[in-house]
Amino acid sequence: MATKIPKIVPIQPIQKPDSDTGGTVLLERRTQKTLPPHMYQVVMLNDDYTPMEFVVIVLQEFFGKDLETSTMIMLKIHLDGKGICGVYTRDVAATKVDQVLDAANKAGHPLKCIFEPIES
Ligand code: TYC
Repeated sequence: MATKIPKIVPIQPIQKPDSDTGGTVLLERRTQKTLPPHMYQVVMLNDDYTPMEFVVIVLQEFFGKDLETSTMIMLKIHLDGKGICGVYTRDVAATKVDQVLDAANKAGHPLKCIFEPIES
């Protein structure tokens, strides 16, 4: 998906033409609005080989979940095929995916993890 770069409107007074203001010069200030960043969910996918314990450790290590929450998320993925590990800005979500895939590769597990924009 292409990254949307928010348009930056410089703060500058705009001068209305004299004809609009009856000869009086009117200065209006435009306030710059900063849009909140788009958020992305990191989604982990089920497979038949990655040990449940490994997934639970990954959820604790990289997503800051406690043991109980990690176990619940892992079981949800196991039963439904996928599950949300967390919601982050784009760069943070990409880093989490890299960390998970790197740890899985090093341990020899086929665990897959993606990130996707949240629908709004
Ligand atoms: N299905 C795996 C098993 O039975 C466990 C598992 C859960 C794997 C979640 C991946 O994202 C996953 N060992």
